[in-house]
Amino acid sequence: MEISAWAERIRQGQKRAIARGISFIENRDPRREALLQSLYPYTGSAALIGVTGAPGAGKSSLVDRLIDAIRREGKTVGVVAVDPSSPFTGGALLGDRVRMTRHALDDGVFIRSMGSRGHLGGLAVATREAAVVLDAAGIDVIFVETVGVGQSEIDIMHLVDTVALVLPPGSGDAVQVFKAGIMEAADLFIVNKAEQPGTERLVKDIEELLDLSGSHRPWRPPIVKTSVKDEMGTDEMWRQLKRHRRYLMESGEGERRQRAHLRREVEAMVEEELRRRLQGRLEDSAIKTDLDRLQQREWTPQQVARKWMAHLAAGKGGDRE
Ligand SMILES: Nc1nc2c(ncn2[C@@H]2O[C@H](COP(=O)(O)OP(=O)(O)OP(=O)(O)O)[C@@H](O)[C@H]2O)c(=O)[nH]1
Ligand SMILES: [Mg+2]
Repeated sequence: MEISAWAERIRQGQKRAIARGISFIENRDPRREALLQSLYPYTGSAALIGVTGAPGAGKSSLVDRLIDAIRREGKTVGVVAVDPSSPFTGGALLGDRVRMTRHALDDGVFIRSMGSRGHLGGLAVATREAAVVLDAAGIDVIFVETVGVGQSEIDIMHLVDTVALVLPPGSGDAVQVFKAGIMEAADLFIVNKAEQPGTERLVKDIEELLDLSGSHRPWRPPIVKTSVKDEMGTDEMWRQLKRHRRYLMESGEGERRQRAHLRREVEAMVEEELRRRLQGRLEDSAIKTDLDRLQQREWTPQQVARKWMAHLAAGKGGDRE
């Protein structure tokens, strides 16, 4: 199919065209670049919401409920569930980890799970590109669900407008979560499974940590107690997500954040390309020789870096695809 005709189908929100677009992204198909280019002008209006937290915290269950609230408002929803620990999913519509199958027949809901393939930086790029496809398709709200609170999640969270961090009570010391670096990224704290003991304790811990670290910030992240089991709190979660979006738009913070994200996105691409070229340009034997020099303390890492940079600069670029 012609790229332009295909892009048009995506823009009309046709599910099969969208799914195929995301498959191209996952497979790193060379044609994806032309597709993304024709879609890009039509993006920028979707609300991008990251939902992160430890495995089993209830992220998918919460998103499943939020979909109800959003659909009641007549808006469309996309979900990209990213799991860095699982192998490439091959475009499987839903893994076991995505508890949203009941929405599968709704034309206003598009759900996709993405596993890792290659390195994690690539996964963040692929997630971003999948969001571009959904955004161009006119989807109003796009959730990016990521498992865990490691570096790969932090990378992925730099792609979204709003970050909701889901914590179940009794998940250990909340302070540890904050130390993991996701604290600065969280715009909303969701204490899920709030029907369980330990909820008030966790809320209090989060409040105290917010008092310590964030009192000067213009947006104080709200703490929302939810229980998917007892059908409690998810409407409030959606209300707070909308409140944060309004804050982003009215304060100018949204624009600032988007620019920072775009810059990071471009920089990540440049870094990846440089690494690829470097690998293409340096012989394995040359790398071995340089590493020997370092280990023998004959050269410094700076000297080697300068040599490698000189190799890059000497090339015309793109010589090894
Ligand atoms: N008791 C209780 N269980 C819940 C609640 N929310 C979700 N669960 C259960 O917790 C388990 C994990 O829920 P998921 O929604 O799959 O959690 P997740 O964070 O998406 O999990 P991963 O994607 O595997 O990281 C499921 O068995 C849910 O039924 C809740 O509010 N209370
Ligand atoms: Mg999940």
